[in-house]
Amino acid sequence: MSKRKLPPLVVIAVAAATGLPMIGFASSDAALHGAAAAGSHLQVIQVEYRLMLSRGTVKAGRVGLEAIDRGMDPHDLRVRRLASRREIVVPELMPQHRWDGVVYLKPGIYELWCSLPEHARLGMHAKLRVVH
Ligand SMILES: [Cu+2]
Repeated sequence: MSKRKLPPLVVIAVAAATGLPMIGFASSDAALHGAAAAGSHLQVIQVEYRLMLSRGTVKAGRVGLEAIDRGMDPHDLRVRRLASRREIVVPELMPQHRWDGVVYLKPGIYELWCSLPEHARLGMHAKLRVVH
């Protein structure tokens, strides 16, 4: 489930192939995005030091997740539903690389962050809302 747009980017992996549990994840800055429609696909752009989500709200269930490192340093991505200890782990990406996967998210608020030292503190974190 990879080849789509961004030809120079490299598809690193698919969630199903990493052994990760197929969990749902999502996060929501719904408030920030107003009435933006919830979708079933989420793109996360990683740069120093921000995470830019293609939407603040996604629909619960199967969600296509695409992480792209558009920065100059490596970054990874963690996704966790608030109050949950279970994390979805997107492996560390090198600049201009991409990871494509499918995750299953339950309704709720999720947080996303880069777990490299200091990156979240410097701004690489975001919230996502998952709705029915
Ligand atoms: Cu980072």
